[in-house]
Amino acid sequence: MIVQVLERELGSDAIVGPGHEKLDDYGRDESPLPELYPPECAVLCSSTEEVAAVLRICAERKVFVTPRGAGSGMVGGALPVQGGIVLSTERMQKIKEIDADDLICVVEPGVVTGRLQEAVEEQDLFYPPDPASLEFCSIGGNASTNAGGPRAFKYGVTREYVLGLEVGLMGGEVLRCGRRTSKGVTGYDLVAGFVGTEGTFGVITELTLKLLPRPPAAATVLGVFKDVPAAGAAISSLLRGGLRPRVLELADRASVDHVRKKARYRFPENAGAIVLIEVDGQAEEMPAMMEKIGLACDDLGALDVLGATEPAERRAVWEARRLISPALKEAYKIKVNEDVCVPRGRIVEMLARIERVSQETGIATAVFGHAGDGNLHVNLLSNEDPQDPAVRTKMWSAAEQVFAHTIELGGTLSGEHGIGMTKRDYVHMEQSEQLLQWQRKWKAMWDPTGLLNPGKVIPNRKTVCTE
Ligand code: 2HG
Ligand code: ZN
Repeated sequence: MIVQVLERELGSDAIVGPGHEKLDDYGRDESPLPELYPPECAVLCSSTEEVAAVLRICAERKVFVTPRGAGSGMVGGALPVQGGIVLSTERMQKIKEIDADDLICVVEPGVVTGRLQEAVEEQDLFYPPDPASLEFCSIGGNASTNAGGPRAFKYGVTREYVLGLEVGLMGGEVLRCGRRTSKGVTGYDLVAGFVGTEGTFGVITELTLKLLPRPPAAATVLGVFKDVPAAGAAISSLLRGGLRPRVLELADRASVDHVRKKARYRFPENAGAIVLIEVDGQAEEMPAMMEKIGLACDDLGALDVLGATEPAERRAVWEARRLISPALKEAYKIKVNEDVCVPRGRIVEMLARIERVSQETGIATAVFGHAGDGNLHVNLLSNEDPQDPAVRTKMWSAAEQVFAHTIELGGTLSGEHGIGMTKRDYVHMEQSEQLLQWQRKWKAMWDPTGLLNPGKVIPNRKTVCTE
């Protein structure tokens, strides 16, 4: 049995096997799936050599391997949906190097993103990608999903920061690709090819990441508006006025109503949307930038504007935004959280269409997210029984309507969470069969027998939507 073979190779300390109280943890993640997918065992690798050994053994014995970072993914990407083993990189937590002259760091995949940010900031450096889960997600998972976050508006997503990778391939080969210079065009860009493939091409065992000098100061402003169109007008006016915020977030009335009682800030009674704007730069630039944002919000009828420059005050301003997702999770048994992305100019229309889907299906929604990137977290919410197939069909057919509107407006199914298994059956709504076929060929090049993270990202040929 595979469990015993892996135990002999890596030692029993590395195996979470049958009967172990923690095994079920490797069968779930942060996705809205009610089922548990326990693997035959989880292998907690501590080095590249161990990852390679597991990939060799599993290839020889034709065992499915599902790579896993911190399990914070929201689309079931790390779930062993076809059985086999989970290969976890959670023990690979070394920050091997931080080089302030080269502006890079070299890290193992299990390093928690927030910890890396703190470590580089101690040296006045900056690693911008800031997924909401940064306190527990891992950098390897971020690269595998090409994670975004609020600061992506100014600084871009994870892909922009991955310069080099070491990857374990199915069969046990270890490949190093990329570089440690910020520029470099030698050969094909395999690094970009691995980032965002959700562990279906290989298992990342080391990353060389680009860093920036740390911006000396930042300021955060919360603008409260009567509705989404008013908030949308403020966003357009700020951007047309030449401002380049690092964060530009939006939340609708339902999101505000869910955090009203929890946040320290007292929202105006008629608050129907909030915009959170953060700028960074030299300390002396902050007051003028805050004033510019405040005036733009006032001119467009803001009900209230709150600004902060000190870290503790800024955290308080952020609180309302950060509380939305946990508050929704607490209030509803089902929270299908999509992360569609539409062209920026279509955000207000997209929100109106989501409202129509909600009215027609009777499903409550709350929408918030990264307005600067057009990336909206459309949450479909219900307190019905998550196990009831009729309820699931209803929820996912509402999600399908949201996807259809997204595509009609020129958008894409996922802006940052990935496709995993939850959205796989909808990819054909966006991509042609021809495009899918080329992606299947690409996957087959790295993993000809289809053993690595099966059932994810690219639908099988002629898959019909069954959810
Ligand atoms: C965020 O930006 C997360 O807060 C989404 O990416 C969380 O949809 C959610 O609940
Ligand atoms: Zn997000």
